Amino acid sequence: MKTEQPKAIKLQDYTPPAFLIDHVDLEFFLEPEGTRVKSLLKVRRNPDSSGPLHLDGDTLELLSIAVDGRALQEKEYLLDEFFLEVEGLPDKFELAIETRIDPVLNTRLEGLYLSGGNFCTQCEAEGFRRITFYPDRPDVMATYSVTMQADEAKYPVLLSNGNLVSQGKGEGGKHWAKWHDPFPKPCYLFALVAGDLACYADSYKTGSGRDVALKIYVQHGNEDKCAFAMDSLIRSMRWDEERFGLEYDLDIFNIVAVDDFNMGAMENKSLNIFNSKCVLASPDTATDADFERIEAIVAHEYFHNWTGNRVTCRDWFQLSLKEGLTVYRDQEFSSDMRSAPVKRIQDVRTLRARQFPEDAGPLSHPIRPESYIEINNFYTATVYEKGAEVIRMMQEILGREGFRKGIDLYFERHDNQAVTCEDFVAAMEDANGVDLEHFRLWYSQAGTPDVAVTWEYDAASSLFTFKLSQHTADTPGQHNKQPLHIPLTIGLLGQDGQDIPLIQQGTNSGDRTYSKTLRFDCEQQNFSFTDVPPGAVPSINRGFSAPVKLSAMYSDDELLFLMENDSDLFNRWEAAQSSATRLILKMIGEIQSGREPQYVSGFARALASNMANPDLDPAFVAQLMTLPSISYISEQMQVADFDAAEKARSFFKHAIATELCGSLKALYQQGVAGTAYSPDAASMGRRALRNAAMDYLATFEDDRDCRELVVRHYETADNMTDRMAALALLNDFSGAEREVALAAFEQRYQQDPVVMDKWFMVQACSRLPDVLQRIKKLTSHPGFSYKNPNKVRALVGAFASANPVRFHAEDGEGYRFLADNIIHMNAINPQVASRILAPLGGWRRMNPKHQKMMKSELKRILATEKLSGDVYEMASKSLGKEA
Ligand code: B3K
Ligand code: ZN
Repeated sequence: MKTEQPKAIKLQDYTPPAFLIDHVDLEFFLEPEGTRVKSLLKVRRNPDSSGPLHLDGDTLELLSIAVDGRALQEKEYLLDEFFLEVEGLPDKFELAIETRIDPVLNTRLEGLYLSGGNFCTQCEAEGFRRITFYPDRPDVMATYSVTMQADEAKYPVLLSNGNLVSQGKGEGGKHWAKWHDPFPKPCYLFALVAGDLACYADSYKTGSGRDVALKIYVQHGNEDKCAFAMDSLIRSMRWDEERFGLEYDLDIFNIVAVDDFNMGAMENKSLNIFNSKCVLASPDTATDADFERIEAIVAHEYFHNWTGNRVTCRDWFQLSLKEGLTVYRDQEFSSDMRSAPVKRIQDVRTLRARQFPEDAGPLSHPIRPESYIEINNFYTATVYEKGAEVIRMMQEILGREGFRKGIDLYFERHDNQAVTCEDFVAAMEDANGVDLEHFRLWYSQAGTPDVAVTWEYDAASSLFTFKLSQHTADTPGQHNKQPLHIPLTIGLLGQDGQDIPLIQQGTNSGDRTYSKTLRFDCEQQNFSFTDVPPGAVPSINRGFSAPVKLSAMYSDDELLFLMENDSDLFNRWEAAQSSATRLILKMIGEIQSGREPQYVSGFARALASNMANPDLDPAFVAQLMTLPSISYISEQMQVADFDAAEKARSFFKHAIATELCGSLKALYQQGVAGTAYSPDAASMGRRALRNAAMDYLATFEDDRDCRELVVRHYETADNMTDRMAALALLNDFSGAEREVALAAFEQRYQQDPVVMDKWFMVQACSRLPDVLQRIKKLTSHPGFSYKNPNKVRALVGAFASANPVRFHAEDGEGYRFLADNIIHMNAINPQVASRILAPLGGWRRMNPKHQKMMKSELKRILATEKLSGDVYEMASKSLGKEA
């Protein structure tokens, strides 16, 4: 291996900083080729620590350094490639540093860079060290004053955190602006934007009467795509006051949209920077899913103002403190804005698609990891989504009021501090007088618990007993796991399909409750309920109260019974998923042994009864109709067989469509839009249901009427949701319709990079056999660029993560293509390179031939010269080395 093994950083090695910074004064002389940065720091020794002043720095040219006005000689400090250290300093002093950076060369998009000709920054996690020498760690919090100077004609808009203090004209066509942020913050929340941008403005009055100016800055011409993001922002501000009593704390809140961005968005104090695709939306350019995502991300970044900014993380191991909590908050917000069960279903789908495989694979880590090489690799589904589940479980245990008490105490204790996950749990305990000692294990133990449930009924005593057992498999570096405290919500359905009141044996429960959260905290535990009539069917893990893998001894008929009757809509959906998964797995077995798959029609009948139920939300019915994905099905197999999974799933879908053809056509017709597009939940639900019906009807690919139906759907669509729903189907048709639609789409949207991502992505996900050839060709398309993360994710990332059948092609070309692209991207943008690598780590679940091919690509990646720490960590861990 050519690269030296980078060093892992460990939680147990945490030490407080030797010096603290009270105030940062920054001055930027902005030029694309060479920006000068002057920083003046008010520094004082930390009484709780010792050692030299350690400043991080990366790709900086040091121009000068002075302490209390006296320039330091080279021998007075130690300058390494990644840090600068000074010893023998007074307890309190001013440090002046001048550096030079090259924004135009910054293709990593960390620190100060250019996007579409405008300056912008991204500092989380460790980008500030690419701007100036600084203790780049979240437990150093300071107030900031920022002055920037730039050419007025090219960069009329100059923004930073906090309030605009003053502005003026300079010489030679320059102008300047000075901003001040009164709230102490870690440097990862610093931001600066300078550019030629259009502004979409509104305002908000907080509960206590503060007027806040709200502005969204976008490229000229995109002003008409900001209304929904603005509306989402205003709704988030109100919701956070109502639900958590949290008000906005400054007079300005700015959002800036940029095209080149490593992730979705960033919560910099009062100056959120967003990936354009997470802001811009119009009915003609964004799907309903895009609208939902924009609403959630705008809310997420806004909510960080309290959970992340006012109270931040002591160190990066505590990332879930702000991310898990903020995801939980944005999930709750969306759930209040839209249908709660549908939101829960969507979140669980995401958890299962992204976090469960991560937790079962070589990259498994606890929500509070214990070591990392590159922290950017830990912005994971585990830290975010499982982190949110852990917060949700606390809410389940403490109740909504108890949880709110805990949150209040957390802010009372820790406002303006950098704290740990432990501090959060302690606040929850102290506010409620409870002991969460056992529950804490969720923070340190990785892996998804397997929960097995059986039950017994004693007719003589009318006693129903749940018999629970739990086990968490070993994960890299963690063996012999402990049983967790799992809050498991259950119910019992009578033969009439109604909930039975729950009376737990040994408790004098006076109130009639139909759902109960059990405290399941041992390896094996029984819970009994009295007065239960015969024939009751249990409903387990209602609302997905705990993020576990459940296996329960349901018969096929019991699953269908739950699918038709469970009052807990999440579990009704869950029963449909379990039933479909079971049936498809059986068909896979038949296909693998060379037999014809056998179709059983019970599932279609249960589906039809839900489709015909006028009391159900169409958005929910659409979820019920969506079969488990090929990836999810394959994860339930010992050795993944994507081809067989694809065949079985298609066969099953086609069979359902054949049986329900009449009602599907009726559903499709009923949904024909007559009203203007609106992104509200009810309209989205109607579109989702109609498109779900079309999805089934399209399985009659050989029927001319059905092909025409999809083509017509595409051609007559008056919104992006319908257009994409049809395009996704045409994309798998082998005839001319596909090419015609793709060409029309390109023609229509070639000027809109956000929409063109969809065009690249849909093609990357095609099931047609020549997809890889087409993808390779698309890398030379004028709209594609390796420097734009959205494009790489849309084409390369989507192919590897969302097109398993073609990615795992027999000849190994899919693997080779991904590895080639990772090696190429490593030199341009290591964060993006490392984030598309995970599918190669799935080799353990493949057959020996594929295992060998995948491992050899991982080895080839590891042999790359100048391999970044980002890619090294992901590739070596994926191969099974414990880094
Ligand atoms: N906090 C940022 C993510 C930063 C990722 C750095 N690699 C966005 C968010 O979670 O809100
Ligand atoms: Zn976040």
